[in-house]
Amino acid sequence: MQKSGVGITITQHILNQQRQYPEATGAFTNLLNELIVAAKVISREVNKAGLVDILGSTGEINIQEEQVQKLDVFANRVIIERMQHIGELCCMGSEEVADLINIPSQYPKGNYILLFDPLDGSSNIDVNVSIGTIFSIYRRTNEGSDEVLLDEVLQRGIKQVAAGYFIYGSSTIMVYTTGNGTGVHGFTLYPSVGEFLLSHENIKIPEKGKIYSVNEGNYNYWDEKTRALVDYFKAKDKETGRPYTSRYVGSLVADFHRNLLKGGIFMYPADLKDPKKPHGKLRLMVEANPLAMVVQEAGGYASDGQGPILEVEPKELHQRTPLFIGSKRDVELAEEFISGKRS
Ligand code: P6P
Repeated sequence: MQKSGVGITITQHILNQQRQYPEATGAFTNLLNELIVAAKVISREVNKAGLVDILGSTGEINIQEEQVQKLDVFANRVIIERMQHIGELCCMGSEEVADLINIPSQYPKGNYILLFDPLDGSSNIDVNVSIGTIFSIYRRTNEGSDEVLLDEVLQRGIKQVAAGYFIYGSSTIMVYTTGNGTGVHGFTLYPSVGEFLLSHENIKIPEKGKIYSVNEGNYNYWDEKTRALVDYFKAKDKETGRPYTSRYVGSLVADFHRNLLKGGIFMYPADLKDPKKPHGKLRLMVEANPLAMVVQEAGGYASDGQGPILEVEPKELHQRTPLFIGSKRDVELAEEFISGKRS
C-alpha cells in the first residue's frame, strides 16, 4: 500500500517511549511536548528573520559578555513563558540569564529542571547560517521542597534524564535522547503539516571520522598540546586517513549535527585569548553536557581533554569547559594529546 509519506510524529514517538515506563506519569511527555511548541514558534521567527525587524542586536551585553541579538531575547522569552506554567518544572536555567529562573508562585511546580541555550550561534543569525536551541533535562534531587537550591541543578551530565537540540537550518530538525539505550532520534519539521516527523531513526555516529572542526584563528592562543593535536589531523598519513577535512561553521549545533551524521570531531579547546575564559568559550551545563549525552548515546564520546564531560562535577551554572566531541576514536585520541599521554 502506498505510504502516506508522513512518518511517525514526535508526539507519537514520545508516547511510545513513555509506554516503556509503566510508572511514567506523563509529566516528562508534557514537558517535551511544550518545549517542541516553543521550538516551532522560534523556528517560525528564525525563518522569517530578515523580513521583519527582528534581526540585529539589542545593544545589550549578556552574562557571557556577548552582544545580545533580538532573536536571542525572543527565543529566551518564548521558552521561559511557555515552560513556566505547565507544572512540570521546579526551575529553569538559561544561557541568557545570570541566575536560576524560578517558577512564578501562581503556577504549579514539578520535579524536572530545564537548562537551555535558547539560540546558540546567534552571531550567525543575520548571515543566514544555521543556529539552534540546546536543552538539558534533569530530575530534581530534593522533591517536595518548596525552595530549589543551586545544588539541585549543578548535577553531573551523567544524571541528565534527556537532552537534545533543535537546529534551524535548511529545515528545522529536532534531535533528542532519553539515554539508557533508547537511542538518538531525529525529527524534521514539516511546516505544511506543523509536525516534527521521524526522519533520522536511531542515529549512530561513525566510530572514526574524516572531519575536524575547530577555529584555527585561535592557533596562537593554544598550548603546545592543542597545537600538536590539530597539526596531527592536518598531517599527511594515508594509513590513518589524514589529512582530515576541515569544516567549521562557527555555530556549535550546526558543526555538531554534521559530525553526528557524518563522523568527525568538534573541538573548542581552552585558549589564552581571553584571560577571563581560561577554560574555553563553551558552557558545560547548556552546551557540553546535553551534546555529550546525545553523542554518547549515538556511540560517540565527549571529553574536556582530561576525561568524560558527563563526569565533570559542576561548580557554577555558567561555567565553561574545553570541549572535544564526536567520533569515539577521534575524541579518545584528542584526550591522549591534551592529557599529555601522546605527543
Ligand atoms: P568562535 C556561537 O557564538 C558559539 O557559542 C558556538 O555556537 C560556536 O561553536 C562558537 O561560539 C564559535 O566560537 O570563537 O569560533 O567564533
